[in-house]
Amino acid sequence: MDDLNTTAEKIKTMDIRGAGRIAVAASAALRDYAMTLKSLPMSEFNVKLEEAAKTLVDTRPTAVSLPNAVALTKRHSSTNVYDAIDDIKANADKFITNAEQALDKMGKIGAERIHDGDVIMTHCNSHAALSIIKTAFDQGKDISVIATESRPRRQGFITIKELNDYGIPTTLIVDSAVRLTMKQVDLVVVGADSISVNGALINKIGTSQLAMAAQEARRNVIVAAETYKFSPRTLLGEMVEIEDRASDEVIDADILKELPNVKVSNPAFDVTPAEYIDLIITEVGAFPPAMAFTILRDYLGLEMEI
Ligand code: RUB
Repeated sequence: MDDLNTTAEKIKTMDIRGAGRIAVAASAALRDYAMTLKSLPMSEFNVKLEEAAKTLVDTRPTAVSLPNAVALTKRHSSTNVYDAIDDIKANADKFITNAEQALDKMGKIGAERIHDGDVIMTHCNSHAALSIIKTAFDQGKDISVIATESRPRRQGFITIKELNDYGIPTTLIVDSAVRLTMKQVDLVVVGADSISVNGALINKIGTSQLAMAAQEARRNVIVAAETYKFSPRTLLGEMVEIEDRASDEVIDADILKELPNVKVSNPAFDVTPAEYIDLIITEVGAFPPAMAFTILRDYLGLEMEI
């Protein structure tokens, strides 16, 4: 369980972050842990597996990629431990391969929406969004990117480093410059932590500001989201939980101590309603947000994680 706990801790502390990477790391950790349980009787194996799944899922609440990856990985209908482990290993390997291939597929599909000369605004650090941008660049399109800082954890710095190393001209802006800067932008491309059945996007705090500013300026908003980022529980009316993170990500604890009348609110994600989103790019095609239910039904299965 040590390795699995290490992965869980890395997800919690955001050493491993981003909905896609979290999902892949959790799937691999559960597979590797299951393989250490060979000598257990079946009933005990299942108990341990569920405990481990819960440890992983409890690390961060918002990215549905995490419970979806864990649910897809732990599925087995075997009555003996060896077959169950084989199933879990196959599930994880398939999930991880599909996740890698999905990035390429989304890149190709999404790049169709990017034209020569486009200025693209992105937020936080999304591998799915960057796959689209990089693919358009690889196709020889003359593009540039405006990347937000993405306070408080400044994932925008990861994005500008990645774009810089790829040779894509990039401008870094502070989050509060989004609306002013939108005039220079042709389209917004962001990733997703979750997509609910009504087509709403849950992504890094500030995403909804980009979307509102884009709508005001009549710019398109494109979301890059693998099918495993659609949330089955929203079919039951559940809302996606927005993670509240520690105040010391925003302000030094010693400074806050001196301000007895001040508290800090640090929500890590926000909700962008479907009407602000033009297109969701998945690995199986580009869909309007109104088709979220269809994606859940056809590509994830309605019984998932419910
Ligand atoms: C990351 C974030 C990303 C999505 C999609 O938040 O909001 O936009 O997770 O990323 P955090 P990807 O840094 O808090 O995990 O496309 O890489 O899955």
